[in-house]
Amino acid sequence: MSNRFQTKQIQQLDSRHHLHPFTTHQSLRTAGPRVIVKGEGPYIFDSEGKRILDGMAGLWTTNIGYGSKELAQAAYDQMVELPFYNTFFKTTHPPVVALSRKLAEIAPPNINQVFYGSSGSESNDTAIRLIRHYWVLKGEPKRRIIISRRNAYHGSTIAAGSMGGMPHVHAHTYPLYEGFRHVIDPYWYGESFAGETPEAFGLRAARAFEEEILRSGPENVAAIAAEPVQGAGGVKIAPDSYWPEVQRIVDKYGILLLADEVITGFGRVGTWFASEYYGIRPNLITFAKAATSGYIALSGVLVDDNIVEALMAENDDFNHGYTFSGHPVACAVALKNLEIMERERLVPRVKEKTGPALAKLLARFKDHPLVGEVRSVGMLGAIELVADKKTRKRFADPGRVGLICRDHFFREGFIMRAVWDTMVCAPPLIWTDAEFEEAGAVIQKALDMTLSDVKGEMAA
Ligand code: PXG
Repeated sequence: MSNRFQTKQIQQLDSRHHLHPFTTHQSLRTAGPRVIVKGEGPYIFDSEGKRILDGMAGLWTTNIGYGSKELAQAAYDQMVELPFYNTFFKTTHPPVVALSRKLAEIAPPNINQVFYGSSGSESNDTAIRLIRHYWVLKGEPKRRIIISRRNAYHGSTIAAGSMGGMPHVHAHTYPLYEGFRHVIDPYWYGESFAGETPEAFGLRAARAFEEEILRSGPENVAAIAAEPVQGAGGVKIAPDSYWPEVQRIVDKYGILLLADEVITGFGRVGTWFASEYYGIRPNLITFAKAATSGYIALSGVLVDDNIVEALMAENDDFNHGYTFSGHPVACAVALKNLEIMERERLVPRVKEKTGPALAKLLARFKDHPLVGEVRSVGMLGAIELVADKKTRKRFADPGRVGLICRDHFFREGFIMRAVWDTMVCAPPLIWTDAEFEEAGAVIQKALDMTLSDVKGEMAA
């Protein structure tokens, strides 16, 4: 699978028959996609045999790394035993029960039930429907508005895409699904006023929710929805003052809090869920991605006892579900994945070892002429590329320099993702000193190469 003819052939067939997600189709067809053929531990390999250190865990996903035979075996065993059965019509099966019990164990104490899907988008749609249905059951059907944040990514279905706050996603959603409002995201580096401290900015950003509640009428507001750390938006880590203030506002108005932990769940920041890390008490937590370390599609909504009680009191159908809700093979793989994470102590390791190591690695580059800010929490990190460190002035044509840098990374055998001109990473949780060292050498080289490409555009 590793000679040029085969690579070319794969690329041609791909161009002819495969429409990629979030892609400029014309330019992809000109350049041809990278062909990835194998993964092993922290590395992926392309069809030319090139070994690449994956600083993005696939796409915020492969927390235990690639090539786990144990997960493959768990899938095989379950496929042989019971490859599929639905969970509609008064039916269940052992893997979905075992996984649900495990998730209830690692979720916050007031959360004991799970509703399954196969993608983060689906689970956010489920959460939206649950939130609105909950308020109907409570006799307050006017509460339909869900307040989210600008630049949030909650998925690509019509409802989740509307709840998200990305203008380019909204642009392809005709019309937006009704009932969402968006307020400022807690992005101190990009959004604070000159001289505003992170603490003051965090409070201001949190209070934007309260302003929106008052503007919309508190009697119309159902919930606040947010990622504990905004991932695809650029690894935006809220100042310490932010989350306690958001929780205060949620409590004051008696609304629900939906934490979208599709990226932050399963140990990414050093606790099973980032809600625990930030001390927030969500009523619903959506998850996907790393639940199975990406080996198979599985997602879900963790639902608190209060919402479940309302559903129980109704004694009627909640008319929502997916064929693959609680898919037995996906559940068996997730269960084994969580077992491996526990056995290898991957979550406490983020807190004690890998998280601090990532912070230390990024700190090495904060004085680089191209770098405006580095930030990280657990195994989520970001490097802001700017034309002028002092004034935080960006390069013209946002995203251009990020792509230049990303291509240097790739050529040097390392993957980081460019969110406009912010380089972000989310390595698998298995990194050891060797991987941090390898990444450090590549980052230095790629930043230097990018600097030499854009030197003429830098502030004097
Ligand atoms: N919520 C969050 C916080 C996400 O990051 C979703 C929901 C949707 O999940 P699904 O499984 O439907 O994709 C996501 C997905 C990127 C990128 O470029 C990020 C995601 C998906 C695709 C690309 O960073 N996150």
